[in-house]
Amino acid sequence: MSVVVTMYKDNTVAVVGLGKSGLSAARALTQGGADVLVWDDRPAARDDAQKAGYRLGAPDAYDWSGNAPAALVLSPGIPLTHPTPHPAATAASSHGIPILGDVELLYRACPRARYIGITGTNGKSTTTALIGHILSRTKDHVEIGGNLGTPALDLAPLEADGTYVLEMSSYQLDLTHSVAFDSAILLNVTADHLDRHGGMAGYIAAKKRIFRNRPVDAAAIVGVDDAHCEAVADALEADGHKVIRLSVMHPVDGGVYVADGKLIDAMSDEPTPVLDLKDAPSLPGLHNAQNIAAAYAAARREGLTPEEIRAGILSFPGLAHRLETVAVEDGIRFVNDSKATNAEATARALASFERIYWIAGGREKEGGYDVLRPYLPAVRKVFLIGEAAENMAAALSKSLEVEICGTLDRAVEQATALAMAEGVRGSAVLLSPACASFDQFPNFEVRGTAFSEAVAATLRLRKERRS
Ligand code: UMA
Repeated sequence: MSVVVTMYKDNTVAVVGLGKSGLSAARALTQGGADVLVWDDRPAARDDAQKAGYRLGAPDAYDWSGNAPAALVLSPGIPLTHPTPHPAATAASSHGIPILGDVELLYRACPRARYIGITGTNGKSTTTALIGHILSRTKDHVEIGGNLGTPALDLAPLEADGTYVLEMSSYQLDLTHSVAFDSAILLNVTADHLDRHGGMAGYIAAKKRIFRNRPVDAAAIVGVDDAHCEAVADALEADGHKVIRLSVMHPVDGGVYVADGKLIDAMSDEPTPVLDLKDAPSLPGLHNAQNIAAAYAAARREGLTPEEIRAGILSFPGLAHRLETVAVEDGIRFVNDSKATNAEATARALASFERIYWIAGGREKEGGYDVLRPYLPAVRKVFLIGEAAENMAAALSKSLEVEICGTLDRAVEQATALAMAEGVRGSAVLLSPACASFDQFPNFEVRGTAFSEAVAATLRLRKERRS
């Protein structure tokens, strides 16, 4: 059962944007008795909506000053203020009509549930999934969604005994006004989506919205390993908020941190080691240590014991296509990081392993590969595929042994053969393309699945040959 929004019963509501979240909002509002007018700037999306029984209404044809819609529900991908506001947003705000997103509607429909919100430039999907996984092991009513993929209003309706764990993008936070997150997490901030927020100050302001409206006993959980977030933590504390700091670089009083490869809980008593990070191979790398620290702090705030949280972290399978271990054979790990469609994401993957047989390439992105340079010493050899292969070879061959393989299947065969022949336990055969998938695959998910299948086939063939 999904959420039904009754607050606009018998009122007209405009829903602009008919992707996942817009269609979900249109459904929830219609079932709640609202008169829903839908619009999308893409004609095909309008046709589909009309076929599904929705009434089309172009925002420039609404009577914004007279018989105006009671609210405008905007999809997160539609510009609210920058680079240029969508005409529907301009019209609604100039006539004082509220502009909302789907998470706001969820909160208004299910105000008694607990809400955990997770934002940050990197790691928010993994942290959201990890918190959801840990809580689901001990609690009955836990729903996980938001930017992660399942639109907020497609989740099950929850009462006071339920918890929503929501990944919140900066776009969604801009459309969320009254949600009071019982635990709000800001992991990190680096420059991203700046065009949509008019610069870094606007981006940080959107992220900070996650801390609005919270009850006095709510926790602000903030990663303080970058200067932007440290300033946010200081400002919250100066305003009297309880802040739980996270760091993978240094001890933090009253927070959760990493020292000597161990997660340390200093939230209440003496700093206590609670987990050896080596024991959590599905969450490799320092960036995942920050995600683990955030999930630990949030789960402690939900009343779980360190032992329950530890068991949850250790049983977390990882997110599909994000440093996902798909096989381990003779101590060699096969890792699908197909989601890494740019060099920054691949840099994080290369930092996570000590000896890497690296498969990369696809459709090239702007920006080059310089950011990878510090991590190349861990790479034993790179196996290149797709359109970018020649350019990547030119950029990397001074520092690395390079082989152009063309297809993913061939790259998996070659990388596996070399990794197995060298036989160093703890090595990784890693797909982390640093490129888009569109030259050879419909999307990164299909590319990741093709990698897993190629690994399974290659390992099967090797076993057959051996026997
Ligand atoms: N559209 C217009 N006019 C415009 C722009 C878009 O009509 O000016 C229409 C498009 O034609 C399309 C629809 O709006 O039909 C798309 O809406 P959307 O971009 O908001 O996408 P949804 O399918 O609703 O997905 C959204 C999130 N997308 C974005 O924020 C861009 C999804 O996050 C999220 O999973 C989903 O809601 C469910 O909550 C994706 C994302 O890329 C993963 N997020 C960004 C990120 O993680 O960096 C923020």
